[in-house]
Amino acid sequence: MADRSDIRNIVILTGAGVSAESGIDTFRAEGGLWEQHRVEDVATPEAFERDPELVLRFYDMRREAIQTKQPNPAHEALAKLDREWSGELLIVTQNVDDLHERAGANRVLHMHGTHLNAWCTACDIRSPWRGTLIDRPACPDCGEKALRPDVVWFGEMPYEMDRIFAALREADLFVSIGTSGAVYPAAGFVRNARDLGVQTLELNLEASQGSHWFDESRHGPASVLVPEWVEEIVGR
Ligand code: BJW
Repeated sequence: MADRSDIRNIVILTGAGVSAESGIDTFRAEGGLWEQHRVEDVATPEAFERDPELVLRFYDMRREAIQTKQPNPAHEALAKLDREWSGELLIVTQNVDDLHERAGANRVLHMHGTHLNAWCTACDIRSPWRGTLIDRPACPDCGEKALRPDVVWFGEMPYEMDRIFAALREADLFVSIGTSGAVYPAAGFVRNARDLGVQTLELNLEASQGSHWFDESRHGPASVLVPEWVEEIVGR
C-alpha cells in the first residue's frame, strides 16, 4: 500500500471468499454452490416465477446451513477494525450470511440482501426470518402468502447503492476481500475508486478477474491475510 499515514476513511468490499473458511461454499469454485444448479435456475426473478419450489428449497437449505456456521478469523479481524478504527468505515458485503455481525462488526451494509429476512412482495415489508419459506407462510404484517428471500437476484438493483457511492467518494482506501470480481456493480467498485483517486488493495485466495485494477493485490486465505492487514492498519 502506498501511503498509510493519509488513510482515514475506508470502504471494504467482501465476498464469498471471506466466509469460505467458515464452511460456506463460494459460488464459482469447483464444487461451489451453483455446481449443482445453473445460476439462471435459482438466482433470477424469472427462475422464481418459473419454478418457485426449486428456488425456495435452494434458499431454505442455505438459510438453515448458515445458522450452523461460525465467524472465522477474517470476520473477527474486520470486527476488530470496526471497533478500533476512529475514521469512517463501511464494510459493504455481497454475502447474505450474518457472519460479519456475529463477529461483532456494526458498520456493515448487505448490498445483495440477507438470508435472515423474508420480503413480502404484497406489502413490501421485510421481516426477520429464520425458518422455511417453501411452506408458503403468511407475511407477519399483511397476512398475504407472498414472501420471498430478501436477496438480490440478477437483473435486480443491489441495495443502498447511493450510500455505497457516497462512502467511496469520501474514501482514502478501498479494500476488496474474497470476491471473484465477476458480478457487477460490485466488480466495478475498484475502477470507481481509482477514478476517484482512492488507494486500492485486494486480498483474495488467488488472482481475481479484476486483480490488475488494484494498486496492490495479495494472495492467500482470508483467515491469514485479513488479520495481518488489520494489524498493519490499526498499528500504524
Ligand atoms: C477466497 C477464499 C479464501 C475462496 N480466502 N478468498 C455485463 C456486464 C456488466 C454487468 C452485467 C452484464 N450482464 C449482466 C450484468 C449485470 C449483472 C452481472 O454482473 N452479471 C454478471 C454475470 C456479468 N448484475 C446484476 O444483475 C446486478 N444488478 C444490476 O446490475 O442492477 C443494475 C445496476 C446498474 C447500475 C448500477 C447498479 C445496478 C445484481 C447482481 C446480484 C448478484 N446476486 C448474487 C446472488 C445473491 C443471492 C444468493 O446468495 O443466492 O450474489 S450472484 C452471487 O455472486 C452472489 C454473490 O454475492 C455474487 C458475487 O460472488 P462472490 O462473492 O464474488 O463469490 P465467488 O464465488 O464468485 O468468488 C469467491 C472468491 O473468493 C474467489 O475469487 C475465490 O478465489 C476467493 N476465495 N476461498 C480468500 N479462503
